[in-house]
Amino acid sequence: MSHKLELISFKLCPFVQRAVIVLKQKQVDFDITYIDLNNPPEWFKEISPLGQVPVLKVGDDVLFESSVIQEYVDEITPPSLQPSDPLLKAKNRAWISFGSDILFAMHALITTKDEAVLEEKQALIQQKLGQLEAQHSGGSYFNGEEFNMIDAAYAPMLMRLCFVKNLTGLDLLENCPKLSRWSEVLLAMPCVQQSVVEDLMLMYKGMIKKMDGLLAASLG
Ligand SMILES: N[C@@H](CCC(=O)N[C@@H](CS)C(=O)NCC(=O)O)C(=O)O
Repeated sequence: MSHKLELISFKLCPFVQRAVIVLKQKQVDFDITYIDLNNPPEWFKEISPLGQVPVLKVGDDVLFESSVIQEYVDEITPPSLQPSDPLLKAKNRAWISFGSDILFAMHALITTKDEAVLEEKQALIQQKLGQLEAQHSGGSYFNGEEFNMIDAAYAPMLMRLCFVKNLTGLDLLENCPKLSRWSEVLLAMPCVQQSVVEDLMLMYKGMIKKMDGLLAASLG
């Protein structure tokens, strides 16, 4: 690798975390630069086409979109974390995208001030988790006994579901035994534990409090 990679991050962002997990699992030496998304610096606005993190700087080039960054890092550091079967790889990509929708619904769930929206988002998340449960292999990882890209992509969501349970008592995985076990396996992995700042759960709690939605009232 000719350039040291630089990842532009926001500490609370689950999409950045997806990229960090792959970088850590592949033992890539990279720099991480944190920005405040509420007050982004000028240089960030210039390089980020969507004004979003993650952004990966590769020399003078810039990559955006977490799944693209994950795949680029994977491709330059063989062996690949993707399944070799093209059909399974394509299915995994589709389910990774499905997971992004769950993350957006979770953000709405923890911030909304509207009771009807809260109920709607909770039902939506549980429905989507049920669909995911039906796709899961039932093994330690999504596809079986091998850690793949899809596991790296879902770990940030599983971590936040665990935060929500610990902080508010709301267990969105209660009817999903395969996902619950998957969560335990992934959250114990060093590449996942080292992918976030140490006090992320407290920061997450602080964000729920600050947004002052309905779920803030359930915080311990
Ligand atoms: N599809 C993007 C989503 C990234 C995303 O939503 N990032 C959020 C932070 S978690 C962001 O930068 N939000 C700022 C904005 O949208 O203005 C990806 O997978 O990278």
